[in-house]
Amino acid sequence: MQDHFRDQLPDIDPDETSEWIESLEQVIAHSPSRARFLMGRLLAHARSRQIGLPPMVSTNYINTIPPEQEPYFPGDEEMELKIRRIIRWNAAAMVMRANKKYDGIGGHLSTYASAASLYEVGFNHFFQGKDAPGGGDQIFFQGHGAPGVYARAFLEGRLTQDRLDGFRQETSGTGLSSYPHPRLMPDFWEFPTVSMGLSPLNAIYQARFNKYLHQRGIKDTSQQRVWCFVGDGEMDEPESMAALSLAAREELDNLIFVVNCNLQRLDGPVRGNGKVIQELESIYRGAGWHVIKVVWAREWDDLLARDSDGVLVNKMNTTVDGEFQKYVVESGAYIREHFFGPDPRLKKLVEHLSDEDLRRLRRGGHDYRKVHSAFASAVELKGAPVVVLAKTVKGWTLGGAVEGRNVTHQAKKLSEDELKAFRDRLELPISDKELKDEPAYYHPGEDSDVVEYIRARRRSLGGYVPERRVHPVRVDLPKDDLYAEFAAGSKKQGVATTMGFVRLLRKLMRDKKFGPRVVPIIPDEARTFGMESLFPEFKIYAARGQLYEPVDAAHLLAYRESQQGQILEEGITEAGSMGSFTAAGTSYATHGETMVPFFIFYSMFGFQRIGDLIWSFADQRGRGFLLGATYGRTTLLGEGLQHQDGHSLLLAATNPVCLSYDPAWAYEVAVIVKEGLRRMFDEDEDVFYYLTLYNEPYPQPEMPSGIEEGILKGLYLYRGAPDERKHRAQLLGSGTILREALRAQDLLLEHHDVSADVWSATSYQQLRADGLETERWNRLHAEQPRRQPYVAEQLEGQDGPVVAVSDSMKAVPDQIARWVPAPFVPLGTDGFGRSDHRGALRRHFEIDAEHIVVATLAALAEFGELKPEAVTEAIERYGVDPERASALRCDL
Ligand SMILES: Cc1ncc(C[n+]2csc(CCOP(=O)(O)OP(=O)(O)O)c2C)c(N)n1
Ligand SMILES: [Mg+2]
Repeated sequence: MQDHFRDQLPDIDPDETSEWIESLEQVIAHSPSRARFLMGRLLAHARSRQIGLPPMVSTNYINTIPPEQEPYFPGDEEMELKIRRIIRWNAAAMVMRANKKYDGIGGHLSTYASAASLYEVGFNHFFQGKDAPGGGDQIFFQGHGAPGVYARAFLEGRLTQDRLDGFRQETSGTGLSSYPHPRLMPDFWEFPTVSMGLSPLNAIYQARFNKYLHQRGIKDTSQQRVWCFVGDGEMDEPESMAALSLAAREELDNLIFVVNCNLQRLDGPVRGNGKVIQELESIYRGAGWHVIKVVWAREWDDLLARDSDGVLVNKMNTTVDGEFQKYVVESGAYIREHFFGPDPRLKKLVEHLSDEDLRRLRRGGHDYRKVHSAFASAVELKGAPVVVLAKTVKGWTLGGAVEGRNVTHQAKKLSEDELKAFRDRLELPISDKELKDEPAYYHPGEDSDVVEYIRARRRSLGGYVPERRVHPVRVDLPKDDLYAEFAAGSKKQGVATTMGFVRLLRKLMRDKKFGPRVVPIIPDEARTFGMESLFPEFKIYAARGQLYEPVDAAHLLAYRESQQGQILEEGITEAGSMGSFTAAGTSYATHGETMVPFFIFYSMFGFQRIGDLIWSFADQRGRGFLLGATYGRTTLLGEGLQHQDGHSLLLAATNPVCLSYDPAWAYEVAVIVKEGLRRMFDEDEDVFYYLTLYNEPYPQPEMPSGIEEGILKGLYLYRGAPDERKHRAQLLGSGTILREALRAQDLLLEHHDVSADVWSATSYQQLRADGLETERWNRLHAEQPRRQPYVAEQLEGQDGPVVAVSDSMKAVPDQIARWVPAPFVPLGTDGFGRSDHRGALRRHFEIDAEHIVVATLAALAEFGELKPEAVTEAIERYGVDPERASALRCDL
């Protein structure tokens, strides 16, 4: 950097420059740490004088807040220590008791043990409950810390001992879930967090969405904060870092991250050869966050105050995390020799301390007051999000076999002796007998001062947390006539289902009452989907409005940003878009404000790229619509292997609360969206929808009457055979490929003496779900009359083989195979996509009308209805090469 400056800028006074450099050289020669100190002071001073230097991203390895700036501590420290100890005990007891009952059931002792003070400061002084003015805070708890949160709820009287004993035993219906799962404990957990990396991302978008709600005048969220507790190991997940700069750019001063830096992850140190806190400091500060480091407990204050020549700070700066970990498990004598020993000045600094005193020099995250002052400052800071980097020991207080050891993450048990030592350290009145087989819980009594104290604290902070509360404000769903135009069809005009959907979306957004509740979310793909017309009408949300005149200002479709904008144009981040989708789709619970998100994306970059975020959305009971646009291995022409999606429907089918559909016609899209709105926002079902959308334009037909139920159940007869012929067949088509089935219907009739019925298969997943349920009912009600799955009922009595064709892998229609009461032939797009035009691709994947004809004839021949020669004749007629490698094999 220096060299760069020297090259670029003329030095107008070289003598003065040399003097400065010489002075610095002298200081370095005398004391490098003093030189570092002076440079730090100079840079800080220069910045305060606004001379345009970039911020320094890293500071000394000491607390950001000096002791003299720590605020007054308003609590009863003794009482809060007592509370913390009881919670520590019960958290560990709960995990151990569960493992005693069912060996290997799991649970974690060490994560909460390291984070107890971080949480307790929050619970006693900062976390706002739902009854607080403004609606309270939103808190993302570290998944593996769940035992501590249950143990606190026990002390608060929210969970009974029986419930604690149900830890990780959920099938009975009253157990406690291993981690924060709103799906499983819908009154308790608000945010699912245990898939590492997702909560940091989701928390940022939650905070951003809170600002969006505020700006749009939907809810005053100005008093609400988002807290996100993260592990230092978890920060290695790419998603953890993914949105840090967005948080700063959007000035999310309603957001506080607390990174529990116990320097360990599951296998060992997070950065044995480096310093994770320093690394994170640079990253966060570089991204524009306020950073508060809590490295050392109060015992160090005196040593640092006497460190006049900076040797202690220097030692702190240069000691790697792996070494710090060693000091956790070693004796005071070892610490004296290895940390303080090498430098006589350091040794002298601690000569008044005993070995035991040295062992008791704690890390900052275990000093309740230091943590308190960090949080107190975090809630005051403005203009940017805040991260608190708190240094702790993993397994703190659990004893020498666990504390700071590499195996600590996996520890689930303590021996009887270890339990006794743990009890003694926590000074709890539990007898040896009560530890014998398994540790008893400790409760000081309903009337105890402890219980009274924590209840009073929570009362003054607006009630217990976490709590998930659902009192949504009802939305008025649009009237039926909004959908009428889609039932009318497009006459001769070519309209792709994507265009049909965008028309529908615009109509929904224009609906007076319902419109403002719609949250369209797009990751930089609006033009691809023909959505740019929404920009000027509904505007793109921008925290600072539009500070420039857009290049296309004169155009009708100008790129318009506004602080009240409704559209979330996320830029190229499907993961971030899922963050917004999650915040919006759960707003009915987290804010009591129903919002209806439509997240429209390049289908290929949906389920397979951000499937875990979608899974988490389901856990959080999110509601909304995922629109996989440009779906289809052959319909998205030209793009190739990495774009052409023929399998998201299969992936979507794995999610128990995702209803997935593959509509062929715009009216099907409209019927599905209408029903989705009804089920999610009228019936309050915690489900969500995935719809494929295609970009192939074709005339949209009028909606036949009486087929809504079929569309929603997944199958309906679209066009029966126009004429009676010798042979019969059933063709099932989905999405754009339904039109190939219709073409095959004509060819079969014209050339092959086959009358085929054509069905629109809108959802194999829904058909399968119904099939599985029916099958199960029959199994469990053996003496009752058999029930028929819907798909069997529909196809029963229809003659001929059933050929199912779509722009997806064959496994998608295969989902219904065993309930089809006739020979079943799935055709589909197994294999990598490739670039070509649609006709060539459909031929390649053998899903064009000609291949459907061949498949139908082959199935008829198989069952003796036709001679095999009829198949050969069709193969020749349509120029099919029977010896060509299949699309799947030719990828090998
Ligand atoms: C995406 C993901 N990968 C892996 C895991 C398994 N896992 C659970 S905890 C853990 C280590 C956590 O370390 P850290 O984030 O430092 O938390 P700590 O327990 O130390 O506070 C791992 C790897 C997970 N839960 N999620
Ligand atoms: Mg850790």
